[in-house]
Amino acid sequence: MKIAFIKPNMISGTPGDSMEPLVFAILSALTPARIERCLYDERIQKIPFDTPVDLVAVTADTFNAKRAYQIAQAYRQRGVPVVLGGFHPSLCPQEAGEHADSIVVGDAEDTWPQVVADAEKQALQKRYVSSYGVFGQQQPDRSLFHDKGYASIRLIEHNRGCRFACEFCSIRAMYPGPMRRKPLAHVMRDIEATPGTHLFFTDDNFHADLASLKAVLHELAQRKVRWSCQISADIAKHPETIALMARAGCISVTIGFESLDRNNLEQMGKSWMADDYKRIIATFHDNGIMVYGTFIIGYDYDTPAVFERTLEFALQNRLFLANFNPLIPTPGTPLYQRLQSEGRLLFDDWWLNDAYRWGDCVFQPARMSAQELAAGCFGLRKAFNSGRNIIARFPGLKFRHTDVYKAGLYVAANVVSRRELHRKQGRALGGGSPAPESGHERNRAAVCT
Ligand code: B12
Ligand code: SF4
Repeated sequence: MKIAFIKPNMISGTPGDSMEPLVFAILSALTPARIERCLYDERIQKIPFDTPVDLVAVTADTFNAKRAYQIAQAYRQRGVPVVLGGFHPSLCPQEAGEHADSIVVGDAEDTWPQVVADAEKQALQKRYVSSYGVFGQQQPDRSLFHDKGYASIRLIEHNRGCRFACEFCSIRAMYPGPMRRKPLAHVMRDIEATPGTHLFFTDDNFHADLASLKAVLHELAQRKVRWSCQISADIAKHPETIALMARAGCISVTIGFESLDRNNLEQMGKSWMADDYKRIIATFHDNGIMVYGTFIIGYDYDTPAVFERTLEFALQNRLFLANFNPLIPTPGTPLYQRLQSEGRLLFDDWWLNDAYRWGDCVFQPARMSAQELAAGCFGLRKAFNSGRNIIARFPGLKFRHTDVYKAGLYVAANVVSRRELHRKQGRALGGGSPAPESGHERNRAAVCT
């Protein structure tokens, strides 16, 4: 039997921020050795639909779900069974089930071995539901990523889930139970297998609890690695831990600041964030750690004044990178349910709707029009990422011994971010292939047959 693992492209063209799709290293590790497997990552290669395979496994989030369904249809028309998994099929199982032979809800660790066994018997079930009971036992098998030319950032999993429950967030919708942690020895084994690269922890909140955070920092410090993570801002209550992070090789942190307005934070269930953001950022900068801030614009207390105020804040605090996303209700979240019950959704299923374009606002904001919100966010993104402001933000960091590395990362990440912002804005979802056939692309396709 031969399985094709597929990562769909969200928007046509070649994204500059593609990283290895870790899920397939996990699925590959869970697949018996006798089974042949290959990876088609549509962000960097065309899918060779006519190359024979016996089973197709597609990963989908909400933003690439439309393309995942198109891919599923193309294979099913050729008589090849398709399994869909990931955030979107888990949060919208009924919809996803209409586009596939089978779907997996939740984790692969306890479901995928059964999917493969059933596929071998040609007896796939319609739905496999994870018990969320098995996590982090296998070493991911990254052999599928060789020769794909991914960015040298390596994704490492340490925990799953989050201790908070923000209204808009897909993480709590996907993993409603307590956070789960991979055994520390397994995390370190994975890191040791990936020397010389920048590590990005996929954890949505690296700060599960202080004791486990300190334990992982202690191990990282001994390995002299460079890494980035996403972390909740309450870590700033423990400046000694931030110093420990720096000593353990932390280069940058991503923090969801979301809003500068306390009422908004309250409404999104994030009032625990209401703190002095300036001080939080300064604590990281004092330790030489760059801060990537993410903001959500369009909660009910935002007026058109939010754009100028947020830009000023992001520039004054010299953020390394920033995201200014118009609030997007993703299915399965409490936010989606609230806006739907208030009759404020402009499209019920924006992720499938041909009228939706990247950057659009899909609901009726309380204190501005949907068009104002979309245009304001784009303007904010453009201003923050302008050449002048990239330079203006640069000197704010108190670089230390790894200055050159951080400076290089700062420039590279800002260039990619600026390019991606212009590439995606206003484009329809349901991407398809990367940019027109190039020799580069043909070579990649050839690697995987
Ligand atoms: C790293 C990351 C990125 C990287 C890219 C990663 C890459 N591979 O190229 C960057 C920063 C570029 C990025 C971009 C975006 N991302 Co992102 N990203 C992540 C993050 C933090 C980690 C992903 C990861 O590797 N996880 C670990 C793997 C193992 O988990 P997993 O993929 O879910 O797979 C498990 C199960 O879901 C299941 N599974 C998954 N697929 C399949 C398929 C089959 C067949 C089976 C059986 C099982 C299965 O098995 C796995 C093991 O149990 C996640 C959050 C998270 N915790 O996952 C967000 C996340 C996936 N991203 C998200 C979003 C919104 C985006 C963006 C749209 C953001 C934006 N506004 O621009 C973009 C574009 C996404 C796109 N479609 O192109 C959302 C998706 C929400 C949703 N409802 O769909 C998430 C969940 C973050 C969040 N807090 O909401 N992202
Ligand atoms: S803190 Fe972040 S990851 Fe956790 S629920 Fe809130 S938005 Fe989601």
